[in-house]
Amino acid sequence: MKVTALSGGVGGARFLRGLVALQAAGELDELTVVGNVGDDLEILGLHVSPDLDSVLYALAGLSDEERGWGRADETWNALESAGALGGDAWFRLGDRDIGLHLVRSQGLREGRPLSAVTAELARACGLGLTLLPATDDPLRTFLETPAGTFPFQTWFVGHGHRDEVDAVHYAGAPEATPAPGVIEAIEAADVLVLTPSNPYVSIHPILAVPAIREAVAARAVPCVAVSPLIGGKAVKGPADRMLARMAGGTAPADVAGCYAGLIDALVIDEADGDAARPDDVRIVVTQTLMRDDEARLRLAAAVLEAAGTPA
Ligand code: FO1
Repeated sequence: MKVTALSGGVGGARFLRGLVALQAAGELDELTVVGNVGDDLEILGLHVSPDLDSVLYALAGLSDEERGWGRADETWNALESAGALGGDAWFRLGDRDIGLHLVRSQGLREGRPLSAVTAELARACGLGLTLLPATDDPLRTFLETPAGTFPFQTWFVGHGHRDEVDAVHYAGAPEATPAPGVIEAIEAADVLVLTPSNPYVSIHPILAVPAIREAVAARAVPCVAVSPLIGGKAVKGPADRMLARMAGGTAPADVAGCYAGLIDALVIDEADGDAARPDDVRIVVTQTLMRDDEARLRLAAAVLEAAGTPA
């Protein structure tokens, strides 16, 4: 079985560990991950792709479990030094993490596309899956708030995502073309998965690439999304506030509404079992909190089962 997953950073990466465990157990043959690049940024002369890196680090067993982003056993000497010299220190790049950004930035400066550099990094990290950025073209997420319009990381990290969001834009998306292999992976998949990530800032930037949205909309196979909410609340981050304000609620019906015409089933937590459901999307109820490896494996298995269950 071939699975292609569209994924954001922290929540998505945690979930992907379950799919990788299923792959190791022989339950699926090929896994391709299409990652969000809308929250990429250039800082201190480095190109940082936080969501691709969250996937890389999580699947290579290098991630900091508690922080959710960046590497374990991290130190911050380079950042402290840069800050003391007047450089940007608001976006925390650890010493080990910087090593990766140096390699990526050099590759990009030499003219290689992000997809090629990402493939090299995934290989170097020993990943047994294909990790593709949604696009090699510049695509950046901007948040429109009552306090102004901000690039993703300025709003998320710089302002601690305190400003409510009225609208989200994906600059560059209309002209962006999918990275090599993305459409092929969507068309060759037996199951498409939208990981438990924030719809607006993790999955929508991927779907904002017109050819990707068209390929998912034209699918001949099941597409299963996993809700990032538990009891109408985000495990971490602003997804619940964004849904409440922009979709009008945090029930499964509201989450499914973010993916209108693009999903066949939505996996939700037991805590949301009684909340409003969509009419046109099958609901599968299970435990979605990914506390440990076993929970991740169970959730990944539930997603594949949801794909196989007739409507
Ligand atoms: N998140 C933070 O809340 N504060 C940071 O300083 C920060 C730095 C950072 C550096 C590298 C990286 O790969 C991720 C980093 N993140 C940080 C996480 C990141 O902003 C978000 O989790 C994702 O962009 C959202 O998926």
